[in-house]
Amino acid sequence: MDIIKKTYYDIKSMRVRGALKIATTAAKAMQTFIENSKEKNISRLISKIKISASILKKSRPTAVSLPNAMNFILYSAEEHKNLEISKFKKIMSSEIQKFIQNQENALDSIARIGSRLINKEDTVLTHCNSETAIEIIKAAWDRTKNIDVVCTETRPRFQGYLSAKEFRAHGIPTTLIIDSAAHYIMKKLEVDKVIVGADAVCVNGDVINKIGTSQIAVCADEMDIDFIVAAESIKFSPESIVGKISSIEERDTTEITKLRGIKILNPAFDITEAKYVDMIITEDGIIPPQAAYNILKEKFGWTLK
Ligand code: RUB
Repeated sequence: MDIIKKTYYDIKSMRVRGALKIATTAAKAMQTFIENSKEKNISRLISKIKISASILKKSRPTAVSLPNAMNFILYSAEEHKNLEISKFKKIMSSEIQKFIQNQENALDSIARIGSRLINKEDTVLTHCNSETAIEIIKAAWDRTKNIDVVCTETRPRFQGYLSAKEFRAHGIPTTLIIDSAAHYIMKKLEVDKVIVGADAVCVNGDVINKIGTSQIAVCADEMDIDFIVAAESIKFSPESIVGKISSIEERDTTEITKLRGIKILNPAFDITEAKYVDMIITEDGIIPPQAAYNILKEKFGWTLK
């Protein structure tokens, strides 16, 4: 199977998951595809790049990091289309490498910036399995050696177990709860902060993340607990400027139950309104959700031209 199809299935089947990993894995596949291409004609190669990007974009519908990564590659291909083909391939490969490296650097910066928000003896709740939120919490542990973490199990795919295992491996005291215990446990354990990742940040500051995120945000608001979103700028949605919101993935209902004769809904993500988000940690610093447009203008000016 070629690299594009293989990566498409890896993402679709959730062997590769989480918005950042989806974007960098798809970018890596594009890089390998370009490097290995035997195509001698640049326009034909660019057409194949376009087809590959559109296949990968369809692998999962919600994380905007994926179309953002693919659009960056398409833009770069357009920019260099007048080069001799071997030079084109070399430049494309190095541009994609830089893109992947930038995402890794962004993750490190967010971990560093975000960890400073967590104090000694804080109890932090996280939902699902966000690499970005987890890196913040691990960095806070490395500094304080004295925090507690609560993970929601995150039905129906149970990504919370991945988070709990990762915290356990890092030596962080971790409590696992069922999703519906969030409100009760936030009160009982006196949770200080909620930190979650994002699949998309919209221009108005609304955040799309794993199903269940928005109800935790409402609980946090009621209890005056900081609700913090950790999101690399690649997760900000340029399309939201013109009113397009990425579609909320509806997954196979057999993930929930095989019961028949009733309607079953299995949305994988939800939208947390900006009014419930206290801050968003990006690689460039901490912003209020209302400042999402500034990030979009700075980072995605090229897509809007
Ligand atoms: C994962 C999820 C994560 C975001 C951010 O959902 O909702 O919170 O993707 O993750 P799924 P990261 O398991 O359905 O992909 O910070 O790792 O990019």
